[in-house]
Amino acid sequence: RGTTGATVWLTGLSASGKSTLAVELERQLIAAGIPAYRLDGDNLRHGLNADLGFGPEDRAENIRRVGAVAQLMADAGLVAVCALISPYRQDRDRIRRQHEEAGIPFLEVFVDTPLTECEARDPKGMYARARAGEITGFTGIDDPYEPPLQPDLVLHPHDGTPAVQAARIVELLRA
Ligand code: GGZ
Repeated sequence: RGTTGATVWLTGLSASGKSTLAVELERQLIAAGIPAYRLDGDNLRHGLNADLGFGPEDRAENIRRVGAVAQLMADAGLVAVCALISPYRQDRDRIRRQHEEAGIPFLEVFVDTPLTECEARDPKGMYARARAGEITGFTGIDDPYEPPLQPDLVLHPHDGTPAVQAARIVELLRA
């Protein structure tokens, strides 16, 4: 087993900035000579998780699969950078527990961008469609987001650029 492996789990609302931060974190890790690989919920739903929707059971299965893949990658010595809404506490806590049981470091990072700001960004117009009732079960609108109770790090949108925020995660990983 490699000694550098770990999982970084970014959780937060749609349009909170998880994907941007994940790209930047992966870039910084690789630049520092630390092998890293990004697992983005939105992308994986086109492949590995193409059979899953957004009901609670499908979200749980989505998170279970990505958590298991991340754990394998971390076991192989990579830093797995996961970016999923992962709205339910129970699903995230299960991933953490499984990493702990395997002795693999796990960092839960709460990308705590308020709903009002995510909705103002609305890069794909999904919040507008959810408000209009064209999408149902949308996280933050008519499906819950359960914030982490004991995250390893909380990031707010005005805490700094994605580069600054990613550097904070790199520091935590080094520690
Ligand atoms: C939340 C949804 C939904 C519903 C489609 N609820 O921000 P995006 O648009 O580009 O990425 C979101 C993505 C969420 O996938 P995850 O795998 O991260 O979700 S979860 O962890 O909850 O399984 C969003 C889009 O899919 N999307 N419908 N109903 N987000």
